[in-house]
Amino acid sequence: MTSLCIDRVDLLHLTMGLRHPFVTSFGPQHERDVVLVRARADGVDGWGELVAGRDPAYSEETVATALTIMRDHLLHRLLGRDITDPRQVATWWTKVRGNPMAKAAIEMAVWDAWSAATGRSLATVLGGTRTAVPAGVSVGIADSTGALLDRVAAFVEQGYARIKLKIAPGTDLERVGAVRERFAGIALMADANSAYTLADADHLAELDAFDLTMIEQPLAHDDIIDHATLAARVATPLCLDESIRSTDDARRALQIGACRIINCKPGRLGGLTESLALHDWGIASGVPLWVGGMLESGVGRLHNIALASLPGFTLPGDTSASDRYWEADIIDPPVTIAADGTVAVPTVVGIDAAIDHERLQARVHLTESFDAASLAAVRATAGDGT
Ligand code: OSB
Ligand code: MG
Repeated sequence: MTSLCIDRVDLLHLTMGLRHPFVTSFGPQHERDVVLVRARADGVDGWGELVAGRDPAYSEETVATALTIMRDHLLHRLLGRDITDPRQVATWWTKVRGNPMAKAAIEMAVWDAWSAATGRSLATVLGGTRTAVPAGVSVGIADSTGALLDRVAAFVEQGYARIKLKIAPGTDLERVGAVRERFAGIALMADANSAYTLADADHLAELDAFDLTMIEQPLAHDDIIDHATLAARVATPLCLDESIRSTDDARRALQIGACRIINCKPGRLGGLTESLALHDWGIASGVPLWVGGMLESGVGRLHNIALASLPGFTLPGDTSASDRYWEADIIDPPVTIAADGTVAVPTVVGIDAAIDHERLQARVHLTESFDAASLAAVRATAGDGT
């Protein structure tokens, strides 16, 4: 039996400018403050990525709050402990409520270290069964309908298997209608990021005319009840993103008819272990799932693609190519999209071997390091003594 002990964790801070501003109903985003987690163990390095934003817009977590939670509540419960299964890690944090993105960033680094230590790709370790996965792309709100049509045309040309349009009240029907009219046969969906209320039900039902595969998170970020009411008033399947933070949330949402499809994001769920639980539940419950994205760098992207290779992720995810986001990704080779609209599932053993370390190091503006000794004071003052 393999066992692994993380004896040091480094947090690498960098800022990555997006090639194009990403505009959602929250507003425009020009760059990401990325924190990478490097978990060092017995000669292997595992990598994870914090997907929290600078602002508490998508969820209440931010880069700053996640760093605080990692430093003061998560790392001392991990460092120096024997790991015989990466699934143990989440159980050491059960007394830390919420903060799933902080947990996921570290837990995913442990999964990657486990993959490296056991000499198997992350996809293999997670139980992936495919060598390539269909890739979708999430297209931000454009300045004009013409600009949107040009952007979508470029993505369709590149072969993306599904186009997701960010929508907001005001421009939604015209924009979605124009894209559907121009690209009659494509798999098309819309993501509202909670831009609507139940008072918009009749308006949202007008989207039924455009043959969308789903409408993602139309109502409040923390709601399932109103979504269930809405689901009875629109024909298009609803997909939940923000509202689903655990497999239990998914079970409850399905039970009341709040959604028919779920977007699985390891950051939102607290890591890969809970993502695997959601995956298994999705298969058992007949709920189609797909792997979402949070504008990840290559590190988070390789995790997401490995996860998407599992059989329960039956719909194309937001696992797009590196060049959809970055001029130069921090992995080499970058993720690319094949002519058939798929991205290859990485076979690399350990994400460390995929990182362009020179390019990464040139962008890092701060590195924080933690080991069991440096966290002794944190451990001593932990409320529960652990
Ligand atoms: O709602 O799925 C979302 C990006 C950041 C935060 C939330 C979301 C998104 C995306 C982009 O839609 C997905 C991606 O391409 O990474
Ligand atoms: Mg979404």
